Amino acid sequence: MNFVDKVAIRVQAGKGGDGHKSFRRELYISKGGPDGGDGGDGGDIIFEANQNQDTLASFRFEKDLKAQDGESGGKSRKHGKRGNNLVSKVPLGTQIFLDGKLLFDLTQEGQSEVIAKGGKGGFGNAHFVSSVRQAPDFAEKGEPGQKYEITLELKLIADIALVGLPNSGKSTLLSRLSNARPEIANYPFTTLVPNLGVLDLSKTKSVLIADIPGLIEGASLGKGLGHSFLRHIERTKAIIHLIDFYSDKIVEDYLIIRKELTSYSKKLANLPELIVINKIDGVDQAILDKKLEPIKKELTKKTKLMTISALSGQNLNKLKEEISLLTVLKKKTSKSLAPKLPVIKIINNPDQFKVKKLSKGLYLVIGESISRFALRTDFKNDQALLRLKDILNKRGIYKELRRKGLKSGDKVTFDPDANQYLKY
Ligand SMILES: Nc1nc2c(ncn2[C@@H]2O[C@H](COP(=O)(O)OP(=O)(O)OP(=O)(O)O)[C@@H](O)[C@H]2O)c(=O)[nH]1
Ligand SMILES: [Mg+2]
Repeated sequence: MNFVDKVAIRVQAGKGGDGHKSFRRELYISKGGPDGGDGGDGGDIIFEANQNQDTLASFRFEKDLKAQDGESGGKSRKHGKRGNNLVSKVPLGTQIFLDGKLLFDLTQEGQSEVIAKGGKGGFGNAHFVSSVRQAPDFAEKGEPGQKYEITLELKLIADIALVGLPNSGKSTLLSRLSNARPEIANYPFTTLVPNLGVLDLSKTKSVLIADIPGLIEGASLGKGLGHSFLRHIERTKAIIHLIDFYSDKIVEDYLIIRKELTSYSKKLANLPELIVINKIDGVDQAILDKKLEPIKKELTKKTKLMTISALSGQNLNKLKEEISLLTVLKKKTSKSLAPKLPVIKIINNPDQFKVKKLSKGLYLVIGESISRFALRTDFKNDQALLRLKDILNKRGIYKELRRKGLKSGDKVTFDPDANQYLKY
């Protein structure tokens, strides 16, 4: 099956290049001025919504996305090259989740979002020259790129969804209304994944129609193909509910599908709905009227009923008019029905920090900004360590550490696994 609408993948942005440590060579001077260049930033992982893509299938074989690392800085203040971004095209309607929380919702064509940011390149030693530090003998290391395990979930953004029992003629109708050529056959569950097609209503208006695989009683309990495809109806403007005229229990057929929609979500149940009785080709009008009597009693004020033949094309122009009305209608109701999904940002103050005593004489400092400084620090270089100590002082972190009991000779770490310590 080529249609995939949910995948878990790992993304890793590029590491920042290390800053370079070097000194200008000058005639008669053993050590000239510092001239080590900065490292380049690592590349980002970017997702871009593209409407020509309609499945997440490519991610089944590509579960690890990695952007390029930045290059290290060089002598003579040479900047390292920035790592290339990795831009990955995803279908319109792709949602990106981290730990179950929605991070991004790609609902606009061409919308692109940075999913993982590349690490900043480290400063070379030329950067650290100051009035008090004439010959800095250290450079920063590049920061690691952001790394996440995310889940991608596709929720198609179609205007109209065709729903109904298997074999009711949904795919036939889609093939008549749009450019799509889905498989059609006289047995249930011909359609195994949603099909999409574009219906041109006028020069300026077109409508995206999704043919949803057939539903049966108990779909919400996993019967048949189950109800997982219903997620693709959530964002449609309206439902066309197709019913086979030749069924001898039209009302029951109708109620079965209504029940499945309702048990999936209230939102689906409340979408504008058009009931369409299909396969009326060659049927006598009197017979037709008689057969439709019972279902007319089921109609609420909101639902409309019409009859068509997807095969012969009968009443399809009328159906197109109804579709036009349904999709305009949505413009007014869409705001209340489908509020723009909020994009959750991980909010925190980067300068915040926490201090913890891990064991006797060992303390842990965590905080976005300070951890980043620590990551860029070359712990084997005394001058680099001095700079880190300076930052701890200026930010009041030493003060907090002392409050927690830090004494001379104790060790401070920024990552218990890194095996790198700052001695107080
Ligand atoms: N006579 C007649 N037959 C039709 C009409 N529409 C569809 N059919 C036939 O009904 C059968 C099922 O059509 P499909 O379009 O595959 O039905 P479906 O609803 O997509 O079925 P699933 O994909 O299995 O859910 C096919 O044999 C079609 O030729 C119609 O208007 N009149
Ligand atoms: Mg079908």
